[in-house]
Amino acid sequence: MIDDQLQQARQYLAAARRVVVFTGAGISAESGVPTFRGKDATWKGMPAAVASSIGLLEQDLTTAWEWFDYRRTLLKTVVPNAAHLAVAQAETRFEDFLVVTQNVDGLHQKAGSQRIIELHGNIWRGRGLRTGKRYPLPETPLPTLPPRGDQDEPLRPDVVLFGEMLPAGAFEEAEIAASRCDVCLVIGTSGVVYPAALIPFAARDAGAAVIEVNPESTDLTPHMTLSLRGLAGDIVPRLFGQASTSPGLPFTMHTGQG
Ligand code: BV8
Repeated sequence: MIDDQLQQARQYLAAARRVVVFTGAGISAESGVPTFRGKDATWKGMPAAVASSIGLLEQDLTTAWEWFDYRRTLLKTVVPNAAHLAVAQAETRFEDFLVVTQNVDGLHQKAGSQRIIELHGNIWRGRGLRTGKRYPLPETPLPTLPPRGDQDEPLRPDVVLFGEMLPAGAFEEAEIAASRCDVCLVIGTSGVVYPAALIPFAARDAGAAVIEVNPESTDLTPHMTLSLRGLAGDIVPRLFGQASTSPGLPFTMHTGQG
C-alpha cells in the first residue's frame, strides 16, 4: 500500500517543475519538538493556543515571554531531522521550490533550505513593541524578560499570535506560489489553523497534486490527491529518492532544462 502510494507520489514529483512544501509541527516532532496537539500542549495549565495568544501578550508581556523562552530552551539543542534535510537537498532539483512553514523553530533554515516563508514568524527573533524593529535573539535563557532593544524599547516575540494577522505579504506570496505549483507536499500538519490551512486548498484548486505525509488522518486528508501514512523522517527522504526501496524507477527531477 505505502509503496504503491510512494511510487505514485514520486511520479508526480518526477514530472514536477514547481514544488511547494507546506509544513507544520509534525515535521519537527522527530527532532524532539513538541507538537501543538501533542500530549504536552499545555503550559502552566494554559493550552498552547492561549499561551500563544495576543490576549496574553497584551495582558502580561513577561508571562508571554516566559512561555516563549521556555520553548526556546527546549529548542536550543534540537537539530533538523531526515525530513528537514531531504527537503533542503531537493531544493535545487526543481525549477521552483518553496518551503511554506507554520513552524517558528528555524529548523528548515538550519537544514539548509534557502527559499522559506515563515507564515507564523520565528522564535529566535524579537520585535520592538513600538517601532516593530526586528532583533535576532539567539541567547536562551534570556537574561531579562521582556528583552529590550534600542532606547530600552521592550520587545515582543516575532511570531504571529492567535488573534493577530499574519505578516503583510507572507500569506499572499505563499498562496500565489501554491496556486502555481505542480506538486504541494503537506507534511506534519493537522490543518486546523487558519488562514495557513488554506494553502493546500489553493494548490489543489489550481490543479496541483497535493500529497499529505502524516501518521494520522487529518481535516485535510479527504481533500488530498494522496495521503501517505507514516513519519516524515521515514517517508520524505524516500519521496525524493533518497533510500528508495523501489527499483526500476529512474529518478530524474525536472529542472526545466528540456
Ligand atoms: C488570524 C506561532 C485574523 C506562535 C501560531 C477560521 C476558522 C476558525 C478559526 C479561525 C479562522 N480564522 C482565524 C481563526 C482564529 C485562529 C485559528 O485558526 N484558530 C484555530 C485553532 C481554530 N487563527 C488565528 O488567530 C490567526 N490569525 O486569523 O488573524 C483574525 C484576527 C482576529 C480575529 C480573527 C481573525 C493566526 C494563527 C497563527 C497562530 N500562531 N504559531 C507559536 O508557535 O506559539 S499557530 C501554531 O499552531 C503553529 O504555527 C501551527 O500553525 C499550529 C499548530 O498546527 P500544526 O503545526 O499543524 O501542529 P499540530 O500539533 O496541530 O499537528 C501536528 C500534526 O503532525 C498532527 O496531524 C500529527 O498527526 C502530525 N505528526 C506528528 N508526528 C509526526 C507528524 N507528521 C509527520 N511526521 C511525524 N513524525
